[in-house]
Parts: sequence; structure tokens; C-alpha cells
Amino acid sequence: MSATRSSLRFGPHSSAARAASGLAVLMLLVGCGAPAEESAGSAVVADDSQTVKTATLHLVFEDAVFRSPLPGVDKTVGYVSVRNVGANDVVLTGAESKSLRALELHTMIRDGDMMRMRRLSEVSVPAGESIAFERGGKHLMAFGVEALSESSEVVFITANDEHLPVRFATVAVTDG
Ligand SMILES: [Cu+2]
Repeated sequence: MSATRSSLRFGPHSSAARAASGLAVLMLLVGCGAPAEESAGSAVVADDSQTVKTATLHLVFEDAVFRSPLPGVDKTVGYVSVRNVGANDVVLTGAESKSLRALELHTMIRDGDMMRMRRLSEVSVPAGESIAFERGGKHLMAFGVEALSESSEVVFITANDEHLPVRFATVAVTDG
């Protein structure tokens, strides 16, 4: 019953709705078969915000999810928001995962009445700002998804060749 309410309440198009529906799925899974205890809730929250700090950068990754691949489809999309809380601009130049054959940074561009995907060679996250890989915009394109599990590690690579590990949950997403 709560699942029905959630899917009605969240529209399909905004990134907030996308993130919220992903979170709702996680919370449903965690809550399944157990009373809604505080410990279950905070586990989800902790997984949802991941700080990566090196000598030169300080990023916070939130709501990192892959969409569960559709049956028979060997690719899927990933979403995450990236907040740069450090003093330096950060340029992401790629990503990889042992659970995937390949990962690319993509964006959506309008082409007449069509939206098409285009690969990006880099995504900048200026100091003090946030960018989002989200539905309808920039996203991660994942190829070769047979080994994708409920929790997969993605390593983002920066222009300074730093490698930033981020856990991604795989969640079911409906098109609504
Ligand atoms: Cu794409």
C-alpha cells in the first residue's frame, strides 16, 4: 500500500522524484519483514551520502544508483549527485567498474523532437558547486551489466588521475 502511494506521489521526470523513488525502493527493501526501526533508516541514509577526500579534493556523492537492467538489455543508466565541498575545481574524465564492461559519461541533447545521448569527455564540478547525473540530463551509461549486483563499486577518474571509489546501489525504476 505504501509502495502504491509512493509511485503515485513521485512524478517520473524530476531528478528529485527519481532520487526519491530510488530511496523509496531501498527503504521498502530494508523495511520488508522487519519493524521500521531507526537503525534500518540510518543505514540507508549513511549509504546515500559518501564523502571522498584526497590531498587535493573533497567531494560528496549522494543517491548513487544504477537502474536495474531491463530483461535482455545489456546496458543501463546510473545517476548520482556530486557536491564539491573542497577548495579546488574538480574535473571528472571518466568512470569504471569491475562489475561492468564499460562506463561512459553521457549527456542528453535535443535534436529536433528527439533527445539523443552524447558522450562527454569530461564533467566539471567547480569548487562550492554541485552537478547531477540525473534522468533527462547527464548520466552514467553502463555497458555489459551481467555482473552488476545490488551494490557495485564505481571508480570515478579525475583529470589529475585520481581514482574516487563510490558505491552504487542497483534499484528498480519504473517509467511511470
Ligand atoms: Cu547514455
